[in-house]
Amino acid sequence: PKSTDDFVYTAYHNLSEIYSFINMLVAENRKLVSKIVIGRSYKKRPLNVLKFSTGANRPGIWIDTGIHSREWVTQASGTWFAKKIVKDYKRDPVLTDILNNYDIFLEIVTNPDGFAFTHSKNRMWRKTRKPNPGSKCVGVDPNRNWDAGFGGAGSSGNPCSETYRGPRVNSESEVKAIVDFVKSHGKLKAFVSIHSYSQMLLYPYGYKYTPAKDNAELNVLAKRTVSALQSLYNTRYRYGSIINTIYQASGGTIDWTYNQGIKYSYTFELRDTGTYGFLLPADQIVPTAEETWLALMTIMKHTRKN
Ligand code: ING
Ligand code: ZN
Repeated sequence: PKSTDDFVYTAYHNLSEIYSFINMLVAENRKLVSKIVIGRSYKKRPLNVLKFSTGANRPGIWIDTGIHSREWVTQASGTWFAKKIVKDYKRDPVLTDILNNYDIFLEIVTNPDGFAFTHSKNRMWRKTRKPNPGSKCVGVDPNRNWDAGFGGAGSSGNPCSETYRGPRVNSESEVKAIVDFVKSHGKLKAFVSIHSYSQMLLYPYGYKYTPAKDNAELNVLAKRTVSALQSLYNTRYRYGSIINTIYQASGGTIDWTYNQGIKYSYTFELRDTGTYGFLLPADQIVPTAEETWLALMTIMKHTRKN
């Protein structure tokens, strides 16, 4: 494609295609969009974040997709969200109001080494691609590597496990780059980390049963958010805290961001509930992205009001 207008949103794309999409989107929308490289992956690939901004010193909303590389509908949806934002700014009054007051940060390929590997060698690869000294097994689960209950139940110390936590907190450069960004930004108000599959909207905590201080508000907002999502194609989502809704998981992204003071910390598990799982047919990409966008707008609107 020569522009983001003829990018094929109804198909899955590889890493170089998504990187060139990012560059095209920036080139076409210089006033609204810029690319920030927040770090490098283990294999030195850039960790690209799209910044949508209409003014200086704004609070921010973070969205990431693809931290688990095999969850292809998430990177595909992230690409669709990016185009949706540039199309709707100055057209949709609600998004325009959000962008006139908040910056939106979008990391589409949060685990580029894993993503490249899902295209070249193993479609079902989840983790990073950093070797583990003393083991033949490669990679760390980047959703068990954060400094929130690190090492507890719901993660593994075995490098061959899909939920291997890594040798230490933030050992993965893909995780550390986001940690440094969140800390240096200092005023992110919402943090949404997007996975698949299961059709769930989850909030802290995953590492402990103690309800989050904001449990009541997070629950009410989750209920409204899944209802907005369902309104488009009747896709049904469950919602609740991670530990009570999916399973115990320690060292997860949004438990850390919540403990950093980012109240609206959520994780989505997009389509489906297991019929196709990670191998979601490409004809479901755009419907998934469209319904998820309604959900994201609900969270962003609430963030804007609060
Ligand atoms: N599910 C998530 C996982 O990493 C999760 C569930 C979400 C755990 C948020 C912790 C925090 O296991 C998938 N599909 O990756
Ligand atoms: Zn995942």
